[in-house]
Amino acid sequence: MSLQDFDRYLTNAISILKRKMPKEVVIIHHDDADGLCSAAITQKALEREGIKAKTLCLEKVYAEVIEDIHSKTEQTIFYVDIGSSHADLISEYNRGRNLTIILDHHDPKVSKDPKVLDLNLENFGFKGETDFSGATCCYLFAKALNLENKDLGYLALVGSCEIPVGFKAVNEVILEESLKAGIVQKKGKSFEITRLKVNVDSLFSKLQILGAVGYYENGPELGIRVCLEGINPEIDKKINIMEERRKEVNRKLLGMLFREKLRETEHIQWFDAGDLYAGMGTKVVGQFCSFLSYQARLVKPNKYILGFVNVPTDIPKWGKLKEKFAKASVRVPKPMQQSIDSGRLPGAVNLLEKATQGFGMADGHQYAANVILPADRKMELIEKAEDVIK
Ligand SMILES: [Mn+2]
Repeated sequence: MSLQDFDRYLTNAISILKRKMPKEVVIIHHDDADGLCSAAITQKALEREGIKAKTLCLEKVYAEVIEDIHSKTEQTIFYVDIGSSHADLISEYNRGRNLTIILDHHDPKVSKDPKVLDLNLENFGFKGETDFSGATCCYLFAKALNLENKDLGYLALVGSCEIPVGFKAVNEVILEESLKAGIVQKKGKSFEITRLKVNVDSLFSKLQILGAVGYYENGPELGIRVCLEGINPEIDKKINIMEERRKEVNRKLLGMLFREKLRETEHIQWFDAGDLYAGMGTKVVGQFCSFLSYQARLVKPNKYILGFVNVPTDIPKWGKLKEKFAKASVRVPKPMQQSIDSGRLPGAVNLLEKATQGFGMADGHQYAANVILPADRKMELIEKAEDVIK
């Protein structure tokens, strides 16, 4: 499995798309900076082919939403920076109805529907944790669709800022070709996007806020526009207000935890933020848990940190979920990470997967993970997680 195999698979997917030549497609994308960059690249590239692309931003692959979208026929659906981890579910709901193209870097499941094509580079020997992002995958698709799309290379780099090891493997090649073409230029320790006059990492941080904090106030759509047109003072002000609001709730929650302490079981320390973050995307609770993991005065170094938050039932641009959900985010304090590496303790994502088997949808990695579960089963999660650890 190599880049050549990927290219062949990609060329095949594009010829299927071109044979179909839809007038309109749907792009389902993730809510973080990588997800917004992925949507922007894909939308622009399709637009250049005369294909209109509507976007739908999802924080999670909700079965109810996927079932609804795939129940219709004759559509073309893209999943970008989301979808691979649920390719099995997507193909089950699709039942051969719609051409579905997944451009993602999360751990892939196998699609059983030949109409659901997963172009995740993990299927071709690369690692989604280090070598490429969702936006990288979208950029390779865009470039194969039309070489003109090389000017979007900067967005692959912006999206890839979520990868902590820097621009490696596929990303290193994209950086080099974008530098050579003058799409980006070296500026201090960072790279400036020549056309938009903004640094790659600075655009990344702003998009993270727009997508996550601004999820319920059109942040994702605004973010896609920012990807293609850059920042202006008005949007910048909006972003600052969003960030201030989030920090304010963080301070409030932190104060509460200092007064009331986290609840504890043998291996878990946890809290419930309830509706404190109402109006913001649920990603913010994960960011808060990360921050918490460094607060030595507040958290124990030898217990998983778990934070609950209620999930609003609204999915912007789709409708209302029937069921009430909560989200749980887990972070592993640094001193515990070695025990996970050595296999003495389960990794965060394994823990959540096992503890919510049959009722939760878990995603993530060894030290950071989250799960969506029915709101009335929070305690069951804690109890079952303890069983799993024991
Ligand atoms: Mn991503």
